[in-house]
Amino acid sequence: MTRVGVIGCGFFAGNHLNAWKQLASEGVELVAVCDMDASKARAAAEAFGIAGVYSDAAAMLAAEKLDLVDIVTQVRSHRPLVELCLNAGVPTIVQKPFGLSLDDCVAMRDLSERLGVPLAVHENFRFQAPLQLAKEILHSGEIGEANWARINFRTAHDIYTGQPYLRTEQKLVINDLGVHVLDVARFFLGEAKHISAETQHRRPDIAGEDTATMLVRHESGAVSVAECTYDARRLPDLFPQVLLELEGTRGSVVVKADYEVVVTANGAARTIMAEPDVQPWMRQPWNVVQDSVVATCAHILQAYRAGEMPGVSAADNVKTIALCEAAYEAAERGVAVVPRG
Ligand code: NAD
Ligand code: 89V
Repeated sequence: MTRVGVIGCGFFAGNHLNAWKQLASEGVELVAVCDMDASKARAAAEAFGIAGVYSDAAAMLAAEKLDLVDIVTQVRSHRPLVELCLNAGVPTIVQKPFGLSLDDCVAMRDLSERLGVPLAVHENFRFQAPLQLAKEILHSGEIGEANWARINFRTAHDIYTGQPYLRTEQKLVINDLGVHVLDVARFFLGEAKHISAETQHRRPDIAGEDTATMLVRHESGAVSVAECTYDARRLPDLFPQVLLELEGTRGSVVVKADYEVVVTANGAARTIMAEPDVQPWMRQPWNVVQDSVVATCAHILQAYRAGEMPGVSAADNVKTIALCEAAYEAAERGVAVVPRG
């Protein structure tokens, strides 16, 4: 049995609580929730039948015997909460973006390694069902060595009602969405050598940049174009699907709208549908993300139990954050930038 405590019971936490509840079949027990807004903690505890209810994370850690803590709060609270959990010796997961700065992320990773207490980032987009299928196909060798990709997340879905804090972020789309698309670029093509970027501030009622077009040269020589925007007025609006074009030395994989995956190899093309799982608690259009939340939690849980590093370890995600930081610098200076670290 793995006893899980969740910190943060706001907009996105319902997906984590449902995911952990779904993983009860894998031996997960949700034993405690915490939110500094006590009414949110109580509401989550009632909705999910959780016995431990806290408004202070330190009190939760002192009172409960937890095997895993899942932090689902906004980025400014990540470092203090991660440090609290790691110092209490509890394996921890923290939502994206990992930290407020690359230095903060490196500090959290280093603390985890020094204490020998595992830390992972809930980077879920690479776990979207069609992207997992694309990775399996790449891994099989069928399309040869990957040498080019376009990763695309373009929407005008109203994200600001559910997440009003995004309206006032001075650095918006790279930190909020760039982390996902650049992580997908790394997932398929490996580490980045350098990145260039153009940002646009298209919606005047939003404080930060809401569009980024990024170009990455990977260490392997491969090239990727990573695009994200919250201001693409297109119908149908595919939120929150990630589209992918991946070319290799012998073929290609294209993830199209609505989970259609076209594989070209040996001069022939075939289409595979990679629909996400649908559970009663999931809701359109979020279901592909909700399914990826379950897959992310399951992946990290399995790695922690096996004493292994998850694919989305703190050490891995530091590289995505370094790339985001480099993208902001590239956009500001109008040059290609080598990510730090
Ligand atoms: P939110 O503000 O709605 O909820 C966060 C909750 O955490 C609030 O209820 C707040 O009271 C609580 N909180 C803050 N500091 C705390 C502390 N020190 N101790 C206890 N509780 C505390 O935010 P949200 O929209 O749910 O986003 C949370 C995180 O999830 C963000 O980092 C966001 O980027 C991320 N997110 C990820 C995805 C994804 O697909 N991966 C989607 C949406 C949001
Ligand atoms: O995935 C996210 O991090 C969310 C959303 C899908 C709205 O962009 O912020």
